[in-house]
Amino acid sequence: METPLSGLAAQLKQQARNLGFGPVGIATLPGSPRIGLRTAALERWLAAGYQADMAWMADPRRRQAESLLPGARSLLAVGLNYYVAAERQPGSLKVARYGWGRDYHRVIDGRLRQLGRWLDQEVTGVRWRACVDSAPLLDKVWAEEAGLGWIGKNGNLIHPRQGSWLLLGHLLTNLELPPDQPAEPLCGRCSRCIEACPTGAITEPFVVDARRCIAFHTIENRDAKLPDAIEAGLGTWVAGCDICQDVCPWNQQALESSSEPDLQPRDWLLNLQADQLQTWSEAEWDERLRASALRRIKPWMWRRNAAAAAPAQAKTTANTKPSADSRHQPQT
Ligand code: B12
Ligand code: SF4
Ligand code: SF4
Repeated sequence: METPLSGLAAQLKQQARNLGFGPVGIATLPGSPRIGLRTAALERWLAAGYQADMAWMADPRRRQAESLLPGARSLLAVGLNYYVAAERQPGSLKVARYGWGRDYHRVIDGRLRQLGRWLDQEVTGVRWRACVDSAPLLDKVWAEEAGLGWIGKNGNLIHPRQGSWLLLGHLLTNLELPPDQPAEPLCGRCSRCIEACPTGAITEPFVVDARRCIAFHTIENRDAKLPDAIEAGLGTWVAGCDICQDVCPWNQQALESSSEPDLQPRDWLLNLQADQLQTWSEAEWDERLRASALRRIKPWMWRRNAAAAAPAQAKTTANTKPSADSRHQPQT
């Protein structure tokens, strides 16, 4: 027999899809034994120092989702497809896809609040809280629990048809909504991401050491100089890194390209030169990165990252230019 809240859960998920989310799913709190296992993995990660200087990762509330909303009984997990079938110009410095469009924190948070207000109209006295990234919640773990996808060996949540280009958000509520089934893990024997990571940051399947991760260093590291080992593996990445996702077979199937205006790349991001970034003024940075998640990377960090990536860019540019011989080949 249907529980009284199953109708509401179905409507809530439909409302979420209408707002552009998908996949969507529900998990009950405090969650299955899987949540306990993943929380223990967080403890091991912290004990190993893999959080680098992100001290906020140790916030005890991250171990207990109920602490984020008194009386929380379930959550709606949502994915936002941020895959856009656009190409970077040959020789461009690389900005990771999550930063191409409008700041996803704002986009997802705004839509989750709309969902919360919809719940307010449906159920008297309901309580809810929207969480996106910066809230101390294990986003991927709860999305996995709610059936959105599995956590891959590259540490990203993967959906069997949408790949891993999904940004995640959650709406916690005091309603006891009926849960969905967790997704099946489908990495199998593959280990492409581990082999492809140029800095060896995936120390073992599912475990990313931020101290060795290009994404951490280009976005979060506030030191004047990047570590030598990171500079050596950086290639042309200046904001985040997508290598362990680019190589994933689940991202190499025909993926749906998002047509949402909020997610479309700003043109200049796809054609970015090191010398351009070196001369960026504060005003230009402010203007170009209005409402962008990339504002976390301050102007001096862009300069630092660009200087470190310049040698690799010079090599790519040399390789993409026609060679002296081919330039003089007669046209056939
Ligand atoms: C800290 C953080 C980072 C750090 C550390 C990365 C990391 N893997 O932890 C840095 C700055 C490096 C980073 C980079 C990126 N991030 Co980030 N990040 C976060 C944040 C804030 C916390 C993640 C976390 O809890 N880490 C702690 C460690 C312990 O967790 P973990 O590595 O995820 O490990 C878990 C699993 O591996 C699992 N696990 C452990 N053992 C085992 C064993 C088995 C068998 C299984 C199945 C699972 C499993 O349990 C662990 C504990 O939960 C989340 C937002 C959030 N609130 O959750 C976003 C988040 C994970 N990041 C996100 C993104 C997009 C990225 C980048 C792709 C951005 C980029 N292109 O540069 C990269 C990807 C790097 C990578 N390969 O992981 C998205 C991921 C979306 C998705 N589809 O998965 C999130 C969820 C933000 C969001 N709300 O959308 N990130
Ligand atoms: S984001 Fe880049 S550096 Fe970090 S684990 Fe993935 S491939 Fe390695
Ligand atoms: S590259 Fe292979 S091992 Fe890594 S996440 Fe994708 S399927 Fe899993």
